[in-house]
Amino acid sequence: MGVLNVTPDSFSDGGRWLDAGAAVAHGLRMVGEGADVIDVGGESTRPGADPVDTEEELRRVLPVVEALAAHTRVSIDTRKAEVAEAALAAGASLLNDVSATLAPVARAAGAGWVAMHMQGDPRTMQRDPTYDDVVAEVRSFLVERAAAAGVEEVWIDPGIGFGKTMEHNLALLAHLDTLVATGYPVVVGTSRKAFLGRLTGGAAADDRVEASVATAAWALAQGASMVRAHDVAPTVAAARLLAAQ
Ligand code: PMM
Repeated sequence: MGVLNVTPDSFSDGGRWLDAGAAVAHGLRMVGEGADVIDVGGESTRPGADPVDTEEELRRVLPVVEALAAHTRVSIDTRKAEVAEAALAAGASLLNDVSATLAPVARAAGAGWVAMHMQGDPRTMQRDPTYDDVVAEVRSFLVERAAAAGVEEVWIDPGIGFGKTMEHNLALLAHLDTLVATGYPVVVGTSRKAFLGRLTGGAAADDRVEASVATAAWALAQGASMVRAHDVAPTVAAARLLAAQ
């Protein structure tokens, strides 16, 4: 899944693809590099980000979804039912739902649904994330949501970095097999995230490619079915190498 943030403020690619033409070109480039799905988002969910109003989010994503859907599978990354409905009507066929609340929208549209775990909301989620047992809590939350969704194609995602410390992220990655064992296909997004910067001596977002690819390969080797990545070419190379083993 290639990441396409049509936002001014995403932590790693904010502002680069705000122009619809540039966004579509980048989406097509990622398809050429081997992405199976392009994940279009119009609201940054980085820690501390301010919410975006519906009109503005629609204005950012709809032309991009429409143009890319003619060439590839498109997912819409949103927390708003109205944006999800419009994007699914415009050609997206997967709803990437970081709020894990929009199953009825996916169901009504006959689309797939990614349920992601998040503790709190993006504005405050990194202040003091707390769990007794992060792996068990994330697993039971996701299984509950997935089982109640009434959607045929359901994916689950531990939500790396969403209300989680570095230790929580590492525990979830170490125990991905627990999520895989649920039988739901697992999506994992580690790409360029802050904990990788901390683990690699303070590397800036753009300099986290190796760590992103390494963690994506780890996730795939543990049985994840899809990884969400900014750097599609090296991630696909790693995925193909693993598939050949
Ligand atoms: N991470 C981000 C945004 N959307 N969706 C899913 N399913 N999983 C993720 O881990 C995820 C996501 C934040 O990263 P970005 O700002 O680079 O898009």
